[in-house]
Amino acid sequence: MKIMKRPNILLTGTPGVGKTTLGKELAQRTGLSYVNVGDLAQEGQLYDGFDDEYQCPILDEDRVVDELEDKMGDGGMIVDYHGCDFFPERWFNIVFVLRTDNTVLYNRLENRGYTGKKLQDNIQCEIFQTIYEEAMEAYKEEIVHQLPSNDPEDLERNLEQIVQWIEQWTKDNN
Ligand code: DAT
Repeated sequence: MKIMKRPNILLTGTPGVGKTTLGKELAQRTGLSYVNVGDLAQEGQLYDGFDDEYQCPILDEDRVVDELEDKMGDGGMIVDYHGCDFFPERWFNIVFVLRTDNTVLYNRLENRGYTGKKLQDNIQCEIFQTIYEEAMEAYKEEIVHQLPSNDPEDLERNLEQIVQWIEQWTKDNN
């Protein structure tokens, strides 16, 4: 039996832009597998030290990569993380950077319980388009796409576009 080739997709962007919401729904609609790197690290305790400034554990990037390597080789993975420069470039067929307007993002992060420096730093991260620039450096520019992620209409449009892209990629590669 021939196994169908399927693409690997990276969803990245500042915390709160909607990666998890989009990724889970996309997995439901397409049958691809969704992986939240934050959750994966938490479950496997894939940490290397503790960040005193932000009061959070520091991701052990090498162990995360080791943990995911086999699955990525099989294809059909949707990976969600607020950073992107430590994954092997060869893993991903396409990279989406979700973008959210400052005021909208501010409210989402406040609702999530972020305050003070953590809130300010994440808003700054979005204003300076830090993750977009990280993605443009880490991957071929032509596979990096920005997606607006402000309201439910954006979400639906993004879902439809990515589902279409997956269908086309699957046709072209099988
Ligand atoms: P992330 O995974 O990037 O941290 P999330 O998916 O947890 O973000 O979303 C953060 C919050 O914003 C959550 O309450 C759901 C909401 N949200 C996400 N995408 C949205 C959209 N397109 N329109 C309105 N709300 C959205």
